Amino acid sequence: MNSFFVTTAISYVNGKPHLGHAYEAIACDVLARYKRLSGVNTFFLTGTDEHGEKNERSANKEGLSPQEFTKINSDHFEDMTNYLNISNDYFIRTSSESHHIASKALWNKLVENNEIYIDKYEGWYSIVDETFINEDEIIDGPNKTKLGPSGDKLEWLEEPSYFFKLSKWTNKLLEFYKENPDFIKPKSRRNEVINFVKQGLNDLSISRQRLKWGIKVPNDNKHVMYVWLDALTNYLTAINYPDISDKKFKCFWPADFHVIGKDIVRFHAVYWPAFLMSAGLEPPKTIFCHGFLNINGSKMSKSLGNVLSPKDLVEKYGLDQLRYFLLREVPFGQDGNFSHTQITQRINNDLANDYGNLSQRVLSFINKNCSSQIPEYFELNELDQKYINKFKSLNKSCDKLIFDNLEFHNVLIEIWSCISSANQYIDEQAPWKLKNNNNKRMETILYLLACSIKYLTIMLQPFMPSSCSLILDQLAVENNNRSFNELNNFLSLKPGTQLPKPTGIFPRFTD
Ligand code: ME8
Repeated sequence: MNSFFVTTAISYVNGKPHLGHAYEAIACDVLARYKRLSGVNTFFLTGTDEHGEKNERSANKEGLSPQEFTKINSDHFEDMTNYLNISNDYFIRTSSESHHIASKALWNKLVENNEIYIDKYEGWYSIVDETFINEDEIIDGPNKTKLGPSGDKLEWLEEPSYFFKLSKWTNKLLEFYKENPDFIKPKSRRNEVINFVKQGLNDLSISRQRLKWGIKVPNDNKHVMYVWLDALTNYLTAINYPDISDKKFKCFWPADFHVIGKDIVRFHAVYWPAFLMSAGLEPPKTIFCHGFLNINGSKMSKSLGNVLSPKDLVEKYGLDQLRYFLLREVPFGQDGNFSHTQITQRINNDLANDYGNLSQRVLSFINKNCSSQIPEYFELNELDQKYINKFKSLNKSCDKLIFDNLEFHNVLIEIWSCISSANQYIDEQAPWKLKNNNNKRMETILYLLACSIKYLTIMLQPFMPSSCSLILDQLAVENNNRSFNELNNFLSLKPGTQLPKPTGIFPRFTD
């Protein structure tokens, strides 16, 4: 059986989750559910990134230990996986013992392979981004302060530090990118990374002396590891590294997708493959960078007070409505916008009018006119065959759209084009006109429509799992008949099956 390993970035636990975190988790959830429904052995990882100076300082400010502070916030993120119906197989915390063991093992491997040396670090450091800032990226702030690219105040750092020999990987990375065109997606990000690496890489400082809250460097307790080295290792910890002979590790490494935001591309597409190759491990297959979500056209930020809480949005609009909106509205990879007007339109037009109405009108009609049973079907005419053919290649074309370039919005557009065909078919065939004079034809039309709803709903399960499950219940589809296997036979509903009384699943949204 083939396998699939997908990860989100692990979130900083400096506060509660925001809409950007939810967006990434939902996208990965769709990928994982899609693969599981295709019968693929899937592992989906998410979690929290807990070390680093930012958290140590925030904990201090609140009079908490870093352990207490990070536990409280990590719980908020774990809670998000529940209220967003995220089907992760594992939730990693980088403060866990197994993660400390894995990170130390990776460090030791780098030492063993002569990839690390000790020296002195001097330079400008951004606490907000937990990264050193190159001279050419520094902005002059007021009163001779130095600011980083995100506008935060930089600090001068001067201390002994361990270094990773990143510079020697410059050409090997460029060769690697050339041989693996799918490693960084979308293409625009790939070009950005290649241009950056082409300028030549500097060795990377990978330890801190003044910081306590982190993973101790093996054999040198005065240092803790650079938080990014520790954080990236989470992808290995979750599949039982350092035991590379373990079944899980062998099955799932290299990961298929690390899905991340555009702000952390360099760490994933430059440092991470260099660390892995230095340790004799394969890099992941694809780093996919999505865009940022803005709110009513502005960047989400605490100072603007416009940070949206996914929990509030679920309460206001409904979970599956939010999941659908996020993946339908914004082409994954590009920046996008969240606004009340846009989500309301999607809920009312796409969900209530198109999909909800299709299933509600067909199921109610069957309920009233076919004794609540799946109708029989009789002779199929040319028009029926033409209609059925529209569904034939849907699963295959969606497969390609989703896994080549994570084109969630285009998958939904394809599915919606079949929903429109179904709505058009019912209008043209007008089964209500046949009630008294051609019962067989009426039943045939309703049977085909019920099969279409089953087909479309099976395909939509990864996007809107709870609502789809309710619609499949209304069609009395057994739980073990809900996988993508079912899509091979369009006419799979059994005539005569008793159906429960239908209820609407997608109400209109009104303020
Ligand atoms: O970067 N829209 O954590 P994080 C969309 N701990 N995505 C957004 C976003 C927005 N407005 N804001 C943030 C970290 N993200 C590190 C990762 S991985 C080994 C360590 C995305 O909590 C962001 O790009 O700041 C990242 O992929 C994820 O949310 C977590 O961000």
